[in-house]
Amino acid sequence: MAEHPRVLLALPYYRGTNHSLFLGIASLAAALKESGIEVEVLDEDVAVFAENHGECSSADTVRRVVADFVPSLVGIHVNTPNYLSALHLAGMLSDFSDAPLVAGGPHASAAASSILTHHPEFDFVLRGEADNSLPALAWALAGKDALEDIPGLSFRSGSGIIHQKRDCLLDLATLSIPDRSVLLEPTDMVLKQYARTLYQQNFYATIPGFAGYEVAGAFVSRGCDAGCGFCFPSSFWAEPGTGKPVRRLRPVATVLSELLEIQRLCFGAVFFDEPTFPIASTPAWISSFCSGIKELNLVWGAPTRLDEVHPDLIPDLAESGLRYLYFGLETPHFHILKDMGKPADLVKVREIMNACDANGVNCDVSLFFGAPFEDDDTIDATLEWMDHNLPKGNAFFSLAAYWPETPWAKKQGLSPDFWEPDFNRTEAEKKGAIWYPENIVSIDRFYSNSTGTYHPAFLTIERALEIKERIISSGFRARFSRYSRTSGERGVFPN
Ligand code: B12
Ligand code: SF4
Repeated sequence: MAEHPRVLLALPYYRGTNHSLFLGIASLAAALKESGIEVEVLDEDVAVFAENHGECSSADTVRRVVADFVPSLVGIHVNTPNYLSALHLAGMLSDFSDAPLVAGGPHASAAASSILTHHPEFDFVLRGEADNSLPALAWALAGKDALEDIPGLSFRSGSGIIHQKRDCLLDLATLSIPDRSVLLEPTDMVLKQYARTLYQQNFYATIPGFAGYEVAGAFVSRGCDAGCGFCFPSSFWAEPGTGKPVRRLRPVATVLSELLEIQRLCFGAVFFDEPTFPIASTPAWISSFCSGIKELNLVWGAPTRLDEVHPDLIPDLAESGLRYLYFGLETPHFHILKDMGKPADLVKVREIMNACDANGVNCDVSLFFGAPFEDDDTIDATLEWMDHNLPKGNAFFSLAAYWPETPWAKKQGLSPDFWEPDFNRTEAEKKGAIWYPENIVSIDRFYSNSTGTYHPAFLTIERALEIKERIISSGFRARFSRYSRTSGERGVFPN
């Protein structure tokens, strides 16, 4: 009989900033446990946070957790900005343990070939959602199932790299509730002491309308059916066979049971951090959700899409506890929006803002600078548009970036190999993209998703800093400002 597998799920260091409970990891933990597998989570950010508070070095914590748990399989979450740290952590983990190493998550799914070609410490990559495939891999390695039966598995073989076909997308009604306890209460006493404090040092805590609450992240859907050219989530969660962008919803009853669990964990606010929170397109779903969450007395917020909001819907949403909403406008220029495949009605933007204002809901638009077809004139015009249309500073910013395997990156000819640490960056420059190194703190602190990846060549670092100065002097706030904004005031910026 196969021995029960033991899976260690590891999260790489991300400079200790912008951290919260990784619900992908919590979802995997729930699925693994249901399949009879023991699970431990090692969050390197928490280990570094503990080190900064006088505990042993984070490397010692990694060594101790591995030695205490003795995993039969180690999994690492790899996203594009944390790729370098993920490689570093993979090196440490393979020094401390003989267990096979599997990479998963957004970057691993987009760049499986690059990872297996260039990084021998990884044995496998599991592409896409891994709620079923990770337990299957753990059991296969314990001798119960065959590797060939595992959908989405990539591995080396004599003849090169094999990429097994991904499964259809999961029916979200079958998903178990993410197991937050593996993150909030890890077995390791040092990690346990610091985890919850670090998880609250996140932009969720700065969300207008959430002051005074401990905020939990959650999600009610996976994917988005809009398919904007720059968007990673829409391609990541697309249908594996056809590449068609889709959004799947969780049943309201399951979401509400999870919210009860969140309440039991003493959180008073919930931010549904997902691509597009469903509202106007799913009237029955949203009405049942609003009645349910109102009973629970939780305040909540979410990102959504302009076409999902309608001013008439705001009063009911506010009554159910909605305190914060944002949607991606990206830019007020129609020719740039057209190229992104993202239409927008600017009159509706104002109407939504007014309806939110009247109902005590804080509403922001998310904008970014530097998209193809952007130039000095469009940037000036955007700042002017903001001054006229967002007088209370209801906006935050990022810089346009290329993510691997998105329509933008493919159009530009940036294959996943371009994100390898020793890749010759001048090749990217020839293709009209430039690389912002990991450590450009002055930019990273003001914009989301900006460092450790490629940007359109128009956005030199100097140019990005110049745009930042103009935004700051106009009084707008950064995406992940460490300071919250009180209603009606423009942002306060860290130095
Ligand atoms: C919530 C969220 C956050 C939260 C929580 C982090 C998290 N990843 O959970 C916070 C606010 C902290 C955050 C921060 C950041 N985020 Co974020 N975030 C999201 C968001 C909106 C939802 C993530 C989520 O919960 N999805 C639902 C769960 C179920 O999916 P999942 O995490 O992908 O996990 C599934 C699979 O990926 C896979 N899987 C995941 N991990 C592993 C590990 C193994 C071993 C295996 C086998 C499989 C596997 O199985 C899971 C279950 O099916 C996504 C967009 C999206 N919708 O995916 C962006 C997203 C993941 N974030 C992104 C980025 C860039 C960031 C930041 C760098 C932003 C910044 N500049 O600070 C930081 C990085 C933080 C860090 N420490 O690494 C990008 C990543 C793009 C890329 N190509 O890698 C995304 C895709 C959004 C985007 N802009 O495109 N984020
Ligand atoms: S609407 Fe938002 S989540 Fe959906 S594809 Fe566009 S950018 Fe991505």
